[in-house]
Amino acid sequence: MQRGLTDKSTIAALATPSGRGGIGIVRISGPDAKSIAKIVTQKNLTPRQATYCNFFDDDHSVIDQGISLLFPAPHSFTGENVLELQGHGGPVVMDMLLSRVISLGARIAEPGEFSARAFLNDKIDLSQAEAISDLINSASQQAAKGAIRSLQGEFSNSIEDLDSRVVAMRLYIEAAIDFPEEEIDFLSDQKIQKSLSEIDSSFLSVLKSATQGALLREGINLVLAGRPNAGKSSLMNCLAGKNASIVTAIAGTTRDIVDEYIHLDGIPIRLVDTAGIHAAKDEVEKEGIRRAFDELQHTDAAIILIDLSLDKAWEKVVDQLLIEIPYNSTVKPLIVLNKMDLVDSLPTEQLYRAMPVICVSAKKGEGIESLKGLLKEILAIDFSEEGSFIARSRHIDAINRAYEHLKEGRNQLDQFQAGELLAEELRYCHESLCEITGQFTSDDLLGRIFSTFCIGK
Ligand SMILES: Nc1nc2c(ncn2[C@@H]2O[C@H](COP(=O)(O)OP(=O)(O)O)[C@@H](O)[C@H]2O)c(=O)[nH]1
Ligand SMILES: [Mg+2]
Repeated sequence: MQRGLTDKSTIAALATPSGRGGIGIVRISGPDAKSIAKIVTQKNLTPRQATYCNFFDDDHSVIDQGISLLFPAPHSFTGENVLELQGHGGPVVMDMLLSRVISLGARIAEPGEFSARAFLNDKIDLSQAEAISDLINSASQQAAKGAIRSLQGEFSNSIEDLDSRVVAMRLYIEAAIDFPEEEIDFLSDQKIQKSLSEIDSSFLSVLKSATQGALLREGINLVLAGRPNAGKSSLMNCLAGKNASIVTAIAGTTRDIVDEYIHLDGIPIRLVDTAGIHAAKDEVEKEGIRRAFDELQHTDAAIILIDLSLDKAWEKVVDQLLIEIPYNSTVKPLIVLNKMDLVDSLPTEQLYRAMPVICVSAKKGEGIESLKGLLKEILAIDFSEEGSFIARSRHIDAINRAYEHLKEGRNQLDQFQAGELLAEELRYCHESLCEITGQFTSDDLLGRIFSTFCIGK
């Protein structure tokens, strides 16, 4: 989207994947789409009606034959005149057809440019445009279902519903501020408190759904950490169901980061195997441990893996590891005691220092299903309920910022009876929410969002 958002020239792109296929579609959008239709097909196309015809080159030879569809503005995906030429999906034919269209005044579309135009012409809002890209890129059925719900406006509706209550509240307060003699009574009125606390709980519920939606799209990082030979690579392979990481009895086998994706109830999880944490002398191993720490700083969750056969006093090893691992309070830790097949009696603790504890044997595959269940629990993966939509971390940020303004506004009211400051905070709150649907979004951000789309979308 380097051309900016104001360029209205006619754009064209291959809308189907390049390569060989039964059908290939060239899509054209913009003011010249109608005249291009007429020249290429040599027919007057009836709007929105499939017309079987030839596609002509400028020397009147036939490039291909197929279906033409013309959607005059504003009743099209982009809101502009849109033409679809559906021919045979071969790379050479499609290339010739696209070149013909370009010679008639269109230019090649940039990634996401069709969707960007749909957004700019108010056909879809920003979160719906993002949902199109998420639907195309979805890595699981759950993600695809969530994306289609967002595309159909479920996410935008819940944000707009919340926003309209914030705005109504602000207008109510501002109206009262205009009549100062009544202001104090009005501000101590329980009605405002009640509405604010209702808005507060709606925020929490939207935030919960959006966080789940972001997990659905972006997945969860889960790092395996522990001493050398605890069985991290074995556990990684066991969870991934393949030999992704090298397993040997030699300490210090894993030196670099090895990652692998698995799905838990449709949620993508990036499993990260790391080098064993100890006082390494070897330079390569030291670098491996540094990388492990780096992953641990940025992960969502971490498994602290202990070799139970070696360390009966496993609590001490956990304590020691927690001292060595750089602390990050947002990381959810869980303790996994491995090699349960080698010990006679198992610890019965379910929690240690508020961290869940579970026994497994990575080698024998024992306890792995329970471990998966526990992971789902602590990562709050719950997609049994219908109606989750896809969301992005950009959305979570905006909701969080909006929520902070709401809380600050309530604080101003409770502490200082400051109606004006409450109204001001509600205005910021509204602006943050509007970033999600794109009403208040900088061109720069829009450019960044659409440039990650594929061409032809
Ligand atoms: N008996 C038994 N051996 C295991 C288990 N998990 C791993 N091992 C063995 O422990 C050694 C180290 O395993 P590895 O996965 O490479 O550990 P890492 O250094 O933490 O990655 C290997 O010989 C594995 O076969 C287990 O659950 N039971
Ligand atoms: Mg290893």
